[in-house]
This record gives sequence, structure tokens and C-alpha cells, in this order.
Amino acid sequence: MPPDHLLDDYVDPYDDPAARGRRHGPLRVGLGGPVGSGKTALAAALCRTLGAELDLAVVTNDIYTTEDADFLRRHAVLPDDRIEAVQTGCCPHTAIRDDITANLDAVELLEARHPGLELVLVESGGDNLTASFSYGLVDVQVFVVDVAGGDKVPRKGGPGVTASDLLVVNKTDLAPLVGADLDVMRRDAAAVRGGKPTLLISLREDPAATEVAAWVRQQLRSRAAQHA
Ligand SMILES: Nc1nc2c(ncn2[C@@H]2O[C@H](COP(=O)(O)OP(=O)(O)O)[C@@H](O)[C@H]2O)c(=O)[nH]1
Ligand SMILES: [Mg+2]
Repeated sequence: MPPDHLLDDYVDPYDDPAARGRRHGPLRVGLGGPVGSGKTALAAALCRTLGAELDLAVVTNDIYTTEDADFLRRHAVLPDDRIEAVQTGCCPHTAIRDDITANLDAVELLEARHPGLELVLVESGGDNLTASFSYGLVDVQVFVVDVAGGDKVPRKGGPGVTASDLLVVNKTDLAPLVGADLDVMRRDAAAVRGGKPTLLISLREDPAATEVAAWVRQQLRSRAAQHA
């Protein structure tokens, strides 16, 4: 890892699109975003919706606990042996971007345990708007924000909002309560994302995360077509 004072200029070697997309093994999907935006709720929803049709597993990242993994186990969205918890003990984005070893170990453990694995979701520990995954760890990344912090969030940018493969704006059910204008969020997101997709959803109203699940299926299809 480069020294701190060089991090601003640090270019992840895996950010090269040509280096992205493993040919073999499961599709690895990163779920990033601020604390409380709904990453674990989205992981649970995707497991419920896709679990019957795909061989899948989840890696969770928490700073000091295994709370997210415990939540998924408690709600029995997947068998226990398909959930691995990484305790980062440090700034969560370090573990998904700069020193990804613990996460790679967790993914490889799941792959060894389940040789037919088709999809691995990697939930990052909650961070702020600056967090993003190394493409050495994931093939595609979803950034989850919510409307509860107001409609300014997409406008504030940051690599998660601008560069993620899919931006999810969750908790649209709360928009009237916090006075957030969803059209403003949609327009601001489109303005900074250069054509990449944004979905406004409410996991409260659609616990199956139908549109996000459809996007994941599409990613699987396009990877299969790319490597056919
Ligand atoms: N009102 C509302 N609450 C939600 C929604 N999605 C998640 N939540 C709640 O938001 C809280 C944080 O969700 P969680 O998935 O733990 O967030 P994470 O920190 O990003 O993993 C939990 O209490 C969820 O039940 C939603 O669409 N609407
Ligand atoms: Mg979580």
C-alpha cells in the first residue's frame, strides 16, 4: 500500500477495465455505502430472491463486531456455511480497497467450501461517501445511499455515487417524512453518473429488491456472454 500522503493520487491497478471481470468462479458483487443506508437489508433481500435460482454466498465486513453476519444468520436468509464475517478492526474502506487480503481469504474460503458458487455478495463495513471497492476484490460494485439524509446526497458526488456500476437510492418510503425530492435525486444522480444506472427503491415496500435482483441477473448474463 502506498504511504498516506500519496493515497490521493493512488491508482488502483485493478481499476483498469481490462483487468476487470474474472473468467472463472462466482461473480463477486460489492455492496458499499454509508452506515444505515440498507446494505445488509439489500444483501438479505438478494439472498431471498436469488437464493432459489443461484448458488450464492455472502461476506460481511464490520469494524468491531460480526453484527451484519449475525443478522443474516438470525433471519436465516442463507445457511450458516454460506456467510463469512470479516472483522476489519480498521477503517472499513481499507479492507475493501487497499489491503483486501482478509476479504479475498473469506471469498476463497467460501469458494472452496462451495465449488459450484455462482454469486458472492461482499458487503462493506459502513463508511462515508468516499468508499469504493478494489476491482481486485469484486467484479462489479453497487453503492447504496438512502433518502433519509435529504435529497442532496447524489449531488455531493464521491466515487461511490459517480463511479459505482449501480447506484441504489434506498428508503424512498421515507421521502415525504424528510422532505426529500426524489426527482431531484434522480436528476442529480444522472448528471454525475455518465449513463451508468441508478435505481430508486424501498426495501420496506419491496422486500424482494426486484429491480436490483434483475440487475444482478443481467450482470451474470453479460459476463457469461463476454466469456462464451
Ligand atoms: N424505512 C425504511 N427503512 C429501511 C429500508 N431499508 C432498510 N431500512 C432500515 O434501515 C436500517 C439500517 O439498515 P441496514 O441494512 O442495517 O443498513 P447498513 O448499515 O447499510 O447495512 C434498518 O433498521 C433497516 O430495517 C427502507 O427501504 N425503508
Ligand atoms: Mg450492514
